Amino acid sequence: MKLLVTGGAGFIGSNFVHHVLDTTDHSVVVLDKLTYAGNRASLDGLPAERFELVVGDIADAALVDRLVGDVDAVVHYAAESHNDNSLHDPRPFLDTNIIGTYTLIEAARKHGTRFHHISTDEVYGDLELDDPNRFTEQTPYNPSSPYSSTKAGSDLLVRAWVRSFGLQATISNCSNNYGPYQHVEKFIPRQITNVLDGVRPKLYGAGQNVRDWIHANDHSSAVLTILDTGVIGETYLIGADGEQDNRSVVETILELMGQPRDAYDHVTDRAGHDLRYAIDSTKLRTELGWQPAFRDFRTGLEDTVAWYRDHQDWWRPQKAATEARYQQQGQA
Ligand code: NAD
Ligand code: TDX
Repeated sequence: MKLLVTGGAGFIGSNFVHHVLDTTDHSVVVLDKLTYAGNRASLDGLPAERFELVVGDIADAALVDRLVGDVDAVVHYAAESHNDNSLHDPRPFLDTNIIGTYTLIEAARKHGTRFHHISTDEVYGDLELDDPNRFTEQTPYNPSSPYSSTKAGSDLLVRAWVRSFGLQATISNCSNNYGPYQHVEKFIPRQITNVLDGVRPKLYGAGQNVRDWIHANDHSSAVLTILDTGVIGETYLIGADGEQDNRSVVETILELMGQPRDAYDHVTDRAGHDLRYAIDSTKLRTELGWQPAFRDFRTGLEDTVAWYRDHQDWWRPQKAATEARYQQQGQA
């Protein structure tokens, strides 16, 4: 198979491209605009005969039409992905997440191309800390931020294109990913690279917010499973039973890095900050037989700390500008 992977120079997209080239015979064309979040270096060392990077915008209809017409399937990761940025400047989120997705599904419909849409559990809003229920495929949409509302909008576009136009699409909504190649603006890499720089980690508010962590490799294996055996028109939730509150994550990072567990600062909370996400991935596990490989969060985090310690050339060019942005926003 030849795959078009949008956003393949970003965090999860690049992990997926490495996973596909390592574990299958597929070839991959990446379409990526190389925004501040995209990094060519995340795709270094891939086999040239099976891999190509096209730098361009998913909202460029002529380019998208040409690329979609030349592949067997599209896996759509490209997005503006950071909640904090969406609170300060929502417009790029509408352009990429809504118009970009629209542009891709129009091309996929025209060419009859298989389409897999990558989305997030944030479309479901948040849960109380003591809610015994987790998100399922039946949970009503209730997004909180400009980011999550544009992701919800893009999911609904894909669903409508399936029903009205017979688009050959599946959708997955995954929980918070961690692992290599994640931009230093995000929670876990921000704290690891702060500690490496001798700066105290920054916890929003009291840090009681819960995220359901999954290793990016497990997200990739789940997407490949859905691409191979998922039922057209269906949505699958992806999660690995990894709930942790933010305070515990910061304390574990500090401990793994040889620092006192309380050596962090509380900073201004995020506006509208979702309290808790939690995924019930029973459907994916029972209907498609998927299982996560990374079951121990602490070990996965230890590997991630080691990766950032060993790849300073990869993240250092972004660090100062990212922290300057947090400084402006009062979260430094
Ligand atoms: P990221 O910000 O690291 O990467 C996004 C990539 O998309 C970048 O390479 C960027 O250059 C590219 N891009 C942005 N706008 C583009 C455009 N208009 N045209 C072409 N390329 C463009 O994001 P990520 O964390 O890797 O997330 C990837 C996808 O996974 C997103 O759709 C996101 O909603 C979803 N997701 C992320 C998480 C998570 O924990 N990070 C969890 C669930 C779902
Ligand atoms: O410095 C920080 N301190 C802090 O306490 C940062 C950057 C974040 N946080 C908190 C906010 C969240 O509760 O940590 C948690 C995780 O924050 P992010 O890494 O920004 O992730 P989140 O907002 O949960 O969204 C992520 O998971 C779902 C991705 O960025 C989204 O793209 C994905 O859809």
